[in-house]
Amino acid sequence: MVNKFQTAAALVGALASGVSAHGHVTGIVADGVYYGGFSLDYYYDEENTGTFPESVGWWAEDLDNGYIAPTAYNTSDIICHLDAQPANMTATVSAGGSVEFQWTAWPHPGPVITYVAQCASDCTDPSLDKSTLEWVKIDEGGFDVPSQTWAAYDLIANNNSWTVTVPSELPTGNYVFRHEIIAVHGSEALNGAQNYPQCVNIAVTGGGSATLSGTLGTELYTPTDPGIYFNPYTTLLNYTIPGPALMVGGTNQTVTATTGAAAATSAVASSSASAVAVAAQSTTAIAQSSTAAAAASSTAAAQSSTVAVQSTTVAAAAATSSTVAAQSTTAAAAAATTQASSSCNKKRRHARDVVV
Ligand SMILES: [Cu+2]
Repeated sequence: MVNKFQTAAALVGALASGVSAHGHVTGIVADGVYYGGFSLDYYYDEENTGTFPESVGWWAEDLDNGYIAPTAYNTSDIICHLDAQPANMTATVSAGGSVEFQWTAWPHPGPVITYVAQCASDCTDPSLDKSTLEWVKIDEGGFDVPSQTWAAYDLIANNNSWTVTVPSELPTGNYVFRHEIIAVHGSEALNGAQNYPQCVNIAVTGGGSATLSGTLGTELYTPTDPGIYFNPYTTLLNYTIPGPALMVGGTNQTVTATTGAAAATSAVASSSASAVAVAAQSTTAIAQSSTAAAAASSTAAAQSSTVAVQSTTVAAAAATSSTVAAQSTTAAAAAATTQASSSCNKKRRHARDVVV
């Protein structure tokens, strides 16, 4: 079976031969409709012809397909990438709907995080001051301790894409969605992390009544945040996803098992005597928790492909045939595929040569 790390290793091999590194979002699918993102070629289109195509992706001058370093966390470049300017087009999504972000072939480990910021009027307004945008985290994926797997590897396994559910509580309005991978393969060094923020304009319709409390882009991170500056080359017992707290109604999808036709079994246990256990069988199992990180035990459960999850409060799991397996707003949930059984060796197979 090809696993995620082997996939990643293959990508690294390709990169080592001189293929352009890093990555960016090439397009999105919002409620089933595809919209092209910003292309690096648009920079040259603008230089040569004075115009460039419309896209929902913000203009950015990351001509090396590169990243923003922690040394720039207090500059406007962290907001929507280098010298970013508002996109000239806007996609539409319904509250409760989905947005899929499609990346170029992605090579690095790290968390995947998505924020939204509401625009005072139209997010395509060239005079929009991005430094005033207040970002609310609506989705995050970090590090799954039981399988020692990064969200970015789930993204890779999912054809280099990441799907975000727009919280139904999010008010109707014009938003900039700031979708980001933070590559952590260099995070053992101060300022070694790499942020890849990608902004797109999306109008949210049919929204709810959440009161949004956002954070300015220049205040999202510091170079010494525990999820930014740490040693990724050891067995991690926990990982703190960088940035402000997830909004109520947001999604934590740290655990995402996505391989092949493997049947996933999720066992959820509660320490409060009344254990609730729902087994989920799914080809794509996603465990979600709005407020708590999944706590896991390495204790093998009866079945070889099962990861046991322990919670101090209450846990519940719901299963569908092919997508969401477990969901809990108060406690923890986790799901795993048969990959979990081989997780012990994954870390060691993650070679340092992913440094690009
Ligand atoms: Cu890179």
